[in-house]
Amino acid sequence: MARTTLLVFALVQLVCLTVDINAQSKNAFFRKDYQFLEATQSFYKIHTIHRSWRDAKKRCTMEGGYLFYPDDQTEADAVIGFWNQTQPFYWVYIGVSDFLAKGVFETVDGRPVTDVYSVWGPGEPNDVNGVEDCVILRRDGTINDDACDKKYPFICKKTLLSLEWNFLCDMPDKSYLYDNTLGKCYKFHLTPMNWTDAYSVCAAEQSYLAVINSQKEADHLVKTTNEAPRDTIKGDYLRGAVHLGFHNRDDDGWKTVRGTTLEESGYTRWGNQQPDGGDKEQCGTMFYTGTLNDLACWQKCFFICEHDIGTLNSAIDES
Ligand SMILES: [Ca+2]
Ligand SMILES: [Ca+2]
Ligand SMILES: [Ca+2]
Repeated sequence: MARTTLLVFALVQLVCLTVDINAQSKNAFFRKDYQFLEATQSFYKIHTIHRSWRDAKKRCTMEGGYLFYPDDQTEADAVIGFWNQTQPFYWVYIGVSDFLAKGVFETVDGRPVTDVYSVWGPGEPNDVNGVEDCVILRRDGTINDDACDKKYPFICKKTLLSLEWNFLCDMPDKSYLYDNTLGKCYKFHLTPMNWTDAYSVCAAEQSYLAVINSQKEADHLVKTTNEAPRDTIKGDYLRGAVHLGFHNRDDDGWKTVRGTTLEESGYTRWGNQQPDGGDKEQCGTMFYTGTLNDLACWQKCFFICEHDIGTLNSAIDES
């Protein structure tokens, strides 16, 4: 009897999974802030906040894509069309530069620019003042080398072909791990960052700096921390605590990044003598042992992002 039940359960799971896969590819969904273009079978997001070329490149990677450059004329036409319909900019950064070696223009994935779309404007590239190492695409379809530190809008891209799906977490990022007792997904980040950058990374991953809502969740985060290969990470950062989603940055008492007070969150076990930093320690962390600690926001630590399942307005909801 029990075996039959199990079999039926497994079958139902299999059917659900198959349906999910079909829905995913049929609806071509990556993230709700990315637009799918049929002509190129890829997703794009036009970033309106201007950034330096390196920050733009980093931002696209954080979102699971890469800094867009046109593969060919078809893609240049399709993307410029989308951009003209939606945004007023005259140019955007693209994923082409020669900052490794002057005059060797390559894409962010190491292809010579001559192998992709490379319609230079008249007289370009001209390396004005010897600092023009990053490439912009103008609205008229021509490209130009420009200074990498200038801040411009940019476009991130993800191809449908490269899209993977984390079905348990219902999100594209496969490095998030599902916990079935909590019904949540978490990612332990092994690149130490300050609290603000960590906050930003979690947000770019459609998640948030983890908030502990129960002893069970605290135990899980301790386990996650202990299982992460953190001792292999060299460099200058603070060991012993991980950034979490609570703070006192507006001097208004400890609050979670979900808008509740720490008391309302359901977990307030501070470490011994903590919080002890006053206005010098206004960001929230968890000691590796599971108790809470206030820390200076500029301190670099590991951090954990938490993802709520079913919040992405994904293709599965729309179908
Ligand atoms: Ca130039
Ligand atoms: Ca939580
Ligand atoms: Ca402290």
